[in-house]
Amino acid sequence: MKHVIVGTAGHIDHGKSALVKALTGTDPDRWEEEKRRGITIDLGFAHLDLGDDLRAGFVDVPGHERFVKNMLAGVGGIDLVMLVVAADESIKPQTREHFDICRLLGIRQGLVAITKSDLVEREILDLVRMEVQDYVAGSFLEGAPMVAVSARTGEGLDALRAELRRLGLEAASRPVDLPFRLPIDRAFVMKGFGAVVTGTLIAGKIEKEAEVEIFPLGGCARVRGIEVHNQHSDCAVAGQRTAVNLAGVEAQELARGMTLAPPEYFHSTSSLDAVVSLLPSARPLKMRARVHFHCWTSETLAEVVLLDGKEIAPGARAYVQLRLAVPGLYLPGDRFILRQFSPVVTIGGGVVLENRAPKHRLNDPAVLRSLEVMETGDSQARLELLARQSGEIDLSAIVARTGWQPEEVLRVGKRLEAQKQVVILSAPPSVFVHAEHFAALERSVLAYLEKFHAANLLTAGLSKEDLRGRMGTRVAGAAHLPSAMLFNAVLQYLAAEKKVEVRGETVLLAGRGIQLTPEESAAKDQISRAFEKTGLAVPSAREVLEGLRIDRARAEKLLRLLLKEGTLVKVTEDLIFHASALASLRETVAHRKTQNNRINVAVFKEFTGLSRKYAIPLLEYLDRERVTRREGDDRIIL
Ligand SMILES: Nc1nc2c(ncn2[C@@H]2O[C@H](COP(=O)(O)OP(=O)(O)O)[C@@H](O)[C@H]2O)c(=O)[nH]1
Ligand SMILES: [Mg+2]
Repeated sequence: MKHVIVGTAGHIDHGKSALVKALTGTDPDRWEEEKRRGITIDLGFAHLDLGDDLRAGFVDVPGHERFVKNMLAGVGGIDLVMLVVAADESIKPQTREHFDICRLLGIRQGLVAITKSDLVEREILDLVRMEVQDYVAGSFLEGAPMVAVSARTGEGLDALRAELRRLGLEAASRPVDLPFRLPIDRAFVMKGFGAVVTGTLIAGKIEKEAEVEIFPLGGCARVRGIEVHNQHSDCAVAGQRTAVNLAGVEAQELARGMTLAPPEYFHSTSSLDAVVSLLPSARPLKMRARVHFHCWTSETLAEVVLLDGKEIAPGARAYVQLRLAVPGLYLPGDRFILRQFSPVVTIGGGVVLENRAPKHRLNDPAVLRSLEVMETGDSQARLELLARQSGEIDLSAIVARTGWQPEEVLRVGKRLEAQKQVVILSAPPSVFVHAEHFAALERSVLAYLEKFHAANLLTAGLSKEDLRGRMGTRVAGAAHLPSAMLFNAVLQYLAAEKKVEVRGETVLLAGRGIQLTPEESAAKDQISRAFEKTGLAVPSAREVLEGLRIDRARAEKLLRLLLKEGTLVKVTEDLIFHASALASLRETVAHRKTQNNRINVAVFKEFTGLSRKYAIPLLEYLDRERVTRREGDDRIIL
């Protein structure tokens, strides 16, 4: 069954709540005070089946100008608007304000209900129709159905239901294959159940027993139960009115404006880049103006930093940075409304483009160009930009900044990789590296090694970690070193291209470092083999060197070279081992652990077959390497 959310809009007393009740049988005015005063103060909810394949959830909003902020908390999740205009009053101020809000929020579909048709003559009704037609001309409601109805006599209700059904079936479904987001519009305690929150699920799918993170509160809770339109359900999907019973959080901690989302995907943010459109009726918006920011069900004060120019003229649009007083979960593409600080009237709205916005230089063409890509670019262009801005960025960071599913990020990333615009390093989580960043690192590595070899003629090369430490770049104003994963990938690539050589932990330019004569090279192999074949019962270094046919000074140099390369390892001043012998010792010890993780010198000697001369220094070496830990006379294998 398809679900759509229909929101009412229109001036106070125009019959919005009465119409919802006439259509659904449910009075959306829930509060005693609302019933007594006969006005809607807060959001009301009802639902109606329009055939067996379509269910409409109604969000009834208050029309009073003092409660526009409550209206804003409800209108964010709607698919269709039902603009209500009373036949005896026609268009009034909140008709305009609500309709402006719908347009600014990018609502794409809806209809007009001319209510209280029983109160006026036919000619008046036709006049109101014409006025409304003129008013909506050029907007998303131009040409939309316009139905005259009376909640009192029931006239027109069938026609209205038929139009709602037609539009409901046409309406685009909300995205189910995104991480879920449930902006909370009510939070309360239900006796015997604990905390319950309600809202319109705007994306994804939420399941019973799921863990949810609560933004901006922080912390997680468990979904103990779900209701969709007052019926128990195992899951709720995007577009449904949803109530969630939460375990692990107190109802008092929860409030309208918070958002539930899957754990560990997103971050709360208080700095957004956005594009803002100002209503023609608004005053010019000045640099650092304070405004009320409304997005989904949340509301906070915000400061508007104009990124382009000194003010936004009425009716104009511009790129801005919004600094929010209260952080929240916002994603690119989210629509919001801005209201003037005082007096509080709606002045404009816009779209979030970036939710991890650093401070920008003002009037910077590069910043404005990036924002244009964020606004108008396709997913590929946006991912390319994100990679370019970050240099390297991992999958989870991309999800947090886009709201896309990881599979979608990878899919778009693969296309960019095929076009050689990014390099994807895949050890989970995948890391996306912009191709230009990768190429710049290659150049830096080669340039640094060139300088290094020129200054250090008698050195074999540079250690990997030292070299990585020299590869700092500035990303968004802060110094960043490439991750070890990226750096190794660059070295691997350069090695495959035969531009560098990587020997153990040492890096050198191909064909550089110490140049050995054929004789020296043979002697080096001989030394290495001498240590290798004796395993752990190594000869003394002196014995090995004396057996060579080259002079002592050069032999010592070759030994130092092998140590530097990591082929040989010095365990004490007198004891040098081949790296492979130490590696198999580690394996032997690890294997021993499967029987008993506690050993002493005697046991160690027994299972390695080594004499005390070797056993003690090797055990101390293993302690230093944190393979073992000394405890009195024993050692614990870690
Ligand atoms: N005659 C007549 N009165 C109506 C009709 N619909 C609503 N009303 C009355 O108009 C007043 C305001 O209605 P309400 O639904 O609360 O308006 P809202 O503020 O837009 O929600 C109430 O007294 C209703 O009884 C209608 O179709 N015909
Ligand atoms: Mg009402």
